[in-house]
Amino acid sequence: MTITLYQFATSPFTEKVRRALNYKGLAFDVHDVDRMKARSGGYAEVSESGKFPAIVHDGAVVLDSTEIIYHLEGASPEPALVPADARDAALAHAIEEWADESLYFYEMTMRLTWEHNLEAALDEFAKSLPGVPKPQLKELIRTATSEIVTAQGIGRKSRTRIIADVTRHLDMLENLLAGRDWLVGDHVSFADLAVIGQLNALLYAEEARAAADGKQAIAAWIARLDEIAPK
Ligand SMILES: N[C@@H](CCC(=O)N[C@@H](CS)C(=O)NCC(=O)O)C(=O)O
Repeated sequence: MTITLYQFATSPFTEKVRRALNYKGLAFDVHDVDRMKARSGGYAEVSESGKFPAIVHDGAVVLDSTEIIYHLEGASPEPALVPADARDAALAHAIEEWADESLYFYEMTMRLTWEHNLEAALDEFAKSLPGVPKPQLKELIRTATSEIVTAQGIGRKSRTRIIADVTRHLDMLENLLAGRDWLVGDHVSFADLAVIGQLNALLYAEEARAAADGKQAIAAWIARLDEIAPK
């Protein structure tokens, strides 16, 4: 089995996929995507949308982290990431959507449009924009991300409101994990991988780190995941 992962290294969706591959013990090569090339259709054969991650598995292209997880589950069912119980699978699906479609926009806003946080993420982003000088890079990322989060809506909230929202999200995550090892049922699932990807991106923001401080169930869960499904 030959798998190549096309990725933006800093993407929470990519982290989800890397953890899934590692959990399943599948070897893979990594291709770091150049954002400029992707924008001009340079990876059309791998990603028709220009979004990543995508994998090429024995010549077959699979695009989108969710599709990739289900594909890997079909190709290599054990150890499983999709819960066997139908209700648990539905719950994992709902939690993944919470991570991908809600937490994602908070991490984009706080990590990539709040200048003091963007500074810390800049070196890693530079990898996907080779040759762009740092000050220009910062402006490019901030402007492009602002457009997205403003259109989506979270970018139009006040910073105070955003921090309050994230604090609530993290309180709820702590509640979900209290007294249990995993988000759904008794086993790790793709829900855990989706949430930790977004959480790690969010924790670039000092305000999110402050909100997570002292949350012991979350800290223990991160350590468990890093052990069995490293990024
Ligand atoms: N639903 C997709 C989302 C992937 C996604 O939004 N990736 C971002 C990076 S975090 C991307 O490729 N952005 C480039 C663009 O929109 O042009 C998945 O789960 O893979």
